[in-house]
Amino acid sequence: MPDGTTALNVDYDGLIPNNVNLNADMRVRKALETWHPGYIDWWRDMGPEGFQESLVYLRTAIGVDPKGWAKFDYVRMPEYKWGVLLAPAVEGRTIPFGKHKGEPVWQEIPGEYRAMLRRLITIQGDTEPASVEQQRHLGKTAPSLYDMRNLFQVNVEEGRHLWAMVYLLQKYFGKEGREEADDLLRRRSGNEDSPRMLGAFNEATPDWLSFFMFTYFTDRDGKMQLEALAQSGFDPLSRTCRFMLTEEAHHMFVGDSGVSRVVERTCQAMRQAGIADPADIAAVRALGVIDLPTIQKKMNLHFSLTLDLFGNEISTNAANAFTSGIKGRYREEKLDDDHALVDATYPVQRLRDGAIVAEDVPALSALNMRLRDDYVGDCASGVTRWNRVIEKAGFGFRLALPHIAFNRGIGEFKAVHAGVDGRILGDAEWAAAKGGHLPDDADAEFITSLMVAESRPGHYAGWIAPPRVGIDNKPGEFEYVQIHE
Ligand code: BYC
Repeated sequence: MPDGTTALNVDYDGLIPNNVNLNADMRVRKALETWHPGYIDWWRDMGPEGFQESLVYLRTAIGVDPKGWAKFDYVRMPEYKWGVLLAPAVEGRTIPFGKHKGEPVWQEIPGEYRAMLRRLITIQGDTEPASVEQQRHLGKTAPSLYDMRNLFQVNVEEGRHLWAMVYLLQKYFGKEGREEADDLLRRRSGNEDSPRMLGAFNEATPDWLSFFMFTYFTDRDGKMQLEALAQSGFDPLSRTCRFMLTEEAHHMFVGDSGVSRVVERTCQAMRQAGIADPADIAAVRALGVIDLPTIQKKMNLHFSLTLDLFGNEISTNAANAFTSGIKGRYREEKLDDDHALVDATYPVQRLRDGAIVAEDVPALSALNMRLRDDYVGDCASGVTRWNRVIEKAGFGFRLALPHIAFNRGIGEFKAVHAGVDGRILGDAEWAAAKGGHLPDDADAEFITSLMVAESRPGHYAGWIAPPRVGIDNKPGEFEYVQIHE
């Protein structure tokens, strides 16, 4: 092929669609087939509640060619073809960073990096089923069949991403990998005894605004982490992540357009009712739409929870993963430096004598923060788009990302209370400010009161605007989910 890649055919006939030639690898095929029933049981127990028999208009990956990798059709979710798909190998690919830079990529795992890789792949794998568990109740309150279908699309693809990580664990990590794969089905989001590994994946996703915020902010962490792992010198991981990123784009679209539609509907309702002040929360809520200050609070919550997923300010784990050639930086190939960073420094926001200051630290130990900075930049674009909707409607209100020190549970800022502007607050000040910046019980109750299912084709709940275009160019009245229950 002209871009130097080799396309691989997808075997779509067996139990597990794949382009990794499972038929020639009986050991891994057997391991995956043994794992499969447990996965289906998990899906039935922990997947979308109440819609397992519904016919959902879903896209299924049937290839890895960027121009035509998916087909759309009605599917019952438990019958979705969860496959193992890797992006095409890039011929002659070399390790792009770290101390092995320039060496040919690994097709097998070097013994000394086994534990590190297993940990990263397991953490990545753990987030995928966790998000399905977090979202399992949402189908019942979907604001439209279009949104319901998007939720289920995201869910089945997170399921496929779990398969992607389980394949790597079972193929490359033997018995330990099989045990990790089983544990991925054993842990449960929010469970006290057996929680998911990372904090944000044990939080509830109680309503659709949370879902949109989650897919905008937390799936975007997924994008950043997958981009960093796609740089890996361990080529099967790189290829796996590259294909996952193709699917991930839709998840963030769901979040971006979802929040935008909520903002649009709120502005429209305010205008129609002649409300000039977006902060007149009672008046706005009386219209059955979500007021902009509450949207801001939800944003503050999901952004801050997601920042925790980048780990600590100073991380030897991150330094080791980079130096070993296991986990790179966002868009490593576009960065103009030595890709080894041995003598480089990077400015990191730190807590020093009760104040937040930028401090130059060794770039290797700051890699989590560098990825987080790239993430914050990436988040900002959606906020600009949402603000354009508000501006166009003629309101002075603007949404804004809170300061990185706000509401943190991991890293240095965990030790302090900071306002959305980054000012360090005393306990009493924080207690007074908190309710203005994070959703409280009354906000939750109000939003929950709006979460009433709308399941007539082409109809939308009153708190959200319809999308501009349908999925797969379908018309407005299209029945994206045939519920049958
Ligand atoms: N919660 O050295 P540090 C996605 C632990 S989302 C709990 O800074 P490191 C998706 C850390 O494990 C992307 N513990 O950590 C989105 C370490 O513990 P040990 C998921 C935490 O390793 C939506 C210790 O603190 N993928 O795909 O440099 C829907 C020291 O910390 C947390 C990945 O994350 C936390 N938040 O960085 C569906 C990629 N943060 O080992 C899917 C793989 C830190 O000392 N993971 N700790 O006991 C990684 O690259 C890294 O593990 C992390 C942490 C970036 C998460």
